[in-house]
Amino acid sequence: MSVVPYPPEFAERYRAAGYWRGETFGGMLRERAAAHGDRVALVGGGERVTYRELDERADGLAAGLVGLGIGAGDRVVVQLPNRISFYEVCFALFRIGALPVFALPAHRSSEISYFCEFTEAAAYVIPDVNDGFDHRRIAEGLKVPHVIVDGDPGEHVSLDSLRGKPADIPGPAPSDVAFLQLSGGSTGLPKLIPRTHDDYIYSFRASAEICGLDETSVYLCALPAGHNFPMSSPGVFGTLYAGGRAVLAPHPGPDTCFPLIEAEGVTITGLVPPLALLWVEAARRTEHDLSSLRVLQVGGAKLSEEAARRVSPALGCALQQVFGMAEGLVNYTRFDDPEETVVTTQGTPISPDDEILIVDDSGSPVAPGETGHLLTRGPYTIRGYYRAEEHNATAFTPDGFYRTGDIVRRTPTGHLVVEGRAKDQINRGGEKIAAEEVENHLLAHPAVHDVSVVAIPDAYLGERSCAHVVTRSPVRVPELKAFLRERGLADYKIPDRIEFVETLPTTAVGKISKVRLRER
Ligand code: OOB
Repeated sequence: MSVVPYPPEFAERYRAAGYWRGETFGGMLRERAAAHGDRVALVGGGERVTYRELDERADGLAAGLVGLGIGAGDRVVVQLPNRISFYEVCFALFRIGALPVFALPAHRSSEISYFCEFTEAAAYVIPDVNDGFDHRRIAEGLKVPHVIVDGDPGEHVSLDSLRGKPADIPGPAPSDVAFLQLSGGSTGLPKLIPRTHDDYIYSFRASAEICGLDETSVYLCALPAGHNFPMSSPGVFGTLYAGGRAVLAPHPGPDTCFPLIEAEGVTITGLVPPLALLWVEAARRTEHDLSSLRVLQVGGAKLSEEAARRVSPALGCALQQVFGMAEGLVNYTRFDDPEETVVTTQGTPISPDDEILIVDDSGSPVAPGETGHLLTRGPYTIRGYYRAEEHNATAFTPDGFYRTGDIVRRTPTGHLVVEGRAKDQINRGGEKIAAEEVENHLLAHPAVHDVSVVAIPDAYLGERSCAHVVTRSPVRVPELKAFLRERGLADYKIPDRIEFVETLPTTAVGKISKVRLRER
């Protein structure tokens, strides 16, 4: 089975409770276009697109993609930066019932070829050149029927050539999978997360409500558009649901974003902690008027209490902590939470039906207030990864709870506090690195005998990665880094530090002890 469905009794419950309302992405855009067609939906690259235009472009592109042979259920790897075309392509695929697979702009041939092969993708959609990198280079030697380029296509298909006349396309059902998101990952190969129209639309509709979005809201998409946070918490989709306007920033730094905030009257945006700190510093000296900004959301990695306290005074807006995961569960501090709660916790879940379990190593619930493993189940949390039967057996409990790999505790008010992580992952300022994935790449080098990759604390990013390498023949650090780059690994996964060691510490049963390595 490639997708684990919600058990029928749960699906019924979620519908009865009004969470799943039978909406689809395609239908949602159509409704918004009918309700306020002339309002601006998206702003990016100097262009403004109304709801009606977005709706029409999605239809035209859907027809063109169908003409290319892309049909319902087909997977399409989408690696576009924060541009209007990202959403045109998304909605076109949603209309067809084809599934975008959201790659990040930083991914390179190692990740992309895996996504294409694993999902048996029908197409790969890219910009020509972005941030100085020519994405058509990844397309060379890629086993995928169609490469679609937004820009100069070279030998490939130009996105613009697919903009046709709208055709009658049946479209997906609300319970169908809408797209595949990437997991942060803790295993050798990234896992893919199937999200349905029903469950995902609920998550961003409810998020938009929690964040008070309406037609006057202006959301700035500063983080990569394909990531769950700027996509749906409440992100661009939540903003479109509310009839607001989304502004797409090509870069998340203050130099790019502050002028956009001023020019567009941005009211809300979301950042990872290191960027939030950069903004806090830059706000002291900026000449830009940031007074329209009402909320700065921070999530993706732990925001320290000290950092949290600096946000509101520096930016003159409310702080909202967001603790979420592409697998589902998202927590927010609320605007009526006391200031102490906002700076010391990661919030409470979106839904009254988000079930939270905090358990010890043997799986028994811990006493209230104690720290333990976070397990969760609910109306927008997946029941299994895509095509991953074996991994699902351990990543989920037999009764369908997702093991998040996060170590948390719950305060008496029900707020969650993230205290650590049990999964073998490095959270590099919000960018997730599966240690095993990097270890496997290093092990492929002939000079490497054994390796272990762990997180090391970092004042700016929270964590950086460090590889401890046992060699069988002499090799130098730059050589190993170049080797990883040649293998097409995304840059953020290249270890920040590589240490050569004689042996790796082991546990009592002879496994490599990452705890002891981290202590080193
Ligand atoms: C978000 O999603 P992912 O899938 O990239 O990463 C999820 C993991 C969580 O399991 C947790 O380990 C960490 O990222 N995390 C946080 C956090 N927010 C995420 N750890 C501590 N404090 C936080 N506030 O990162 C994501 C998805 C939707 C909304 C926001 C973030």
